[in-house]
Amino acid sequence: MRANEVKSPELAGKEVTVRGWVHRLRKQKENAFVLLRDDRGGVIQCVMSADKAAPLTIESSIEVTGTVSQDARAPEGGFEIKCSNLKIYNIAAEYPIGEYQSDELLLDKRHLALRTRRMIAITKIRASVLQHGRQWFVQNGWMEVTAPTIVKGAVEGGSTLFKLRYFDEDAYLSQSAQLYLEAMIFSLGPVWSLAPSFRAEKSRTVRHLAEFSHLEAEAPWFTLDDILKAEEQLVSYVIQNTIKERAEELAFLKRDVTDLKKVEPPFERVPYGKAIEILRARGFQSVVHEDGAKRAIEFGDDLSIESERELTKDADRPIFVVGYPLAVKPFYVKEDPDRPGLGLTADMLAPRGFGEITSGGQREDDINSITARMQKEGLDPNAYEWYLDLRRYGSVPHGGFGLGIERLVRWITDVQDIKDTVLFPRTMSRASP
Ligand code: AMO
Repeated sequence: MRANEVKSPELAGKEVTVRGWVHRLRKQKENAFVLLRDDRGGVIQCVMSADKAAPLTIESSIEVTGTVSQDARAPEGGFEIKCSNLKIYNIAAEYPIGEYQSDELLLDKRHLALRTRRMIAITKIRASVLQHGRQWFVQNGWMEVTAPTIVKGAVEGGSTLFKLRYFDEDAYLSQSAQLYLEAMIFSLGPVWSLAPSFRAEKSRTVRHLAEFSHLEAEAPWFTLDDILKAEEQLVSYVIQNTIKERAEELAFLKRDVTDLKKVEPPFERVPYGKAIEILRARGFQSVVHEDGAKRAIEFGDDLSIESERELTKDADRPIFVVGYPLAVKPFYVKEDPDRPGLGLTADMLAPRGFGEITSGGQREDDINSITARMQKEGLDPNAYEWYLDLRRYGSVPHGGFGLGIERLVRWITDVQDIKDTVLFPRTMSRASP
């Protein structure tokens, strides 16, 4: 039986057996109070004689058999087990993680720290996000596909590529499945994939990982408007279902879900130019030099983490910033025929300063335009031969998007550091444990 199943008035007075680990331990003269954590992170207090509990240490693995007792004083739900039999599987060595630990130690010992109730709560919320994300695509008739993670070309720019030795040649870890999903829409229609993407991010920020879970989608004949509708429906569906399913975990994390309940389509569309005007009116500056030199933000600048924070800090629902300049976006973004120089592209920014969680738009479908854009960005079109075939043989208007699961989980859980949204984070300074 699991801890939460024991907490039922019908079981009062009955005998149960629960297996798990010693989460907390309070030894008194005659009795000991063991807070047992089961294998799904549920906890229940077990009361036993001090003699029985004598060998126990934190994280020892045990099986407790005893009678269920309903007692309002018992922590975590008012039920406890009066232990008649204790089976010990393993007496744990002195546990390195106590109640107050540095963030660094918790990362060094992540293989153990994932037993903390905070990590368990976040991970359960993440599981719901993944499940409902998948479910939305399946319910709406998109087909799940998988793309390779070992690739030959850059998607999102060369500076964040991880290079690897692939037999006798060089290859890279995939930054995005996008180009492969684009190949699939010609015979499979709307497709989606969930896979790790890799970015050699040199910056240490609370929203960048070197490996993240990327939920990506691509569909033929989709306009920018179709893409944004799919994105806002997906994100709303995931959030509404997750906050229902994980109310207990969100409460444990002290996450006030008032704002999250309001996340329903449509999300506001803010043209890029208007976003720049808002930021200028607030005296916002852009960093224009590596040494940190700044000037007033101008039309044409990319939106930094700080500017996204500024734009969304008072918002209670996500917004789309629509129509970024081509110059700050990759080669595949389609130019807006009505606004030369701007792309048919949008980023979804989460409210309360959380910032970008998706990026998407229409793809350039003309062979000459996309080749010219590659050349302008210093990319060798020969390296993208197979991708260019997609523009040679039956090219159609199409588009898609990518959503960072960890970014979404960070916003839903309101944890500050993205490293806490994944069990084994990969960053510039960490590839272990
Ligand atoms: P982009 O590079 O903006 O676009 O990535 C899409 C989404 O992935 C997430 N993301 C990250 N999450 C954690 N750590 C990182 N280092 C990181 N980098 C990106 C973000 C981001 O919004 N192919 C395009 C998308 C498209 O147009 O379809 C792409 O990859 O949530």
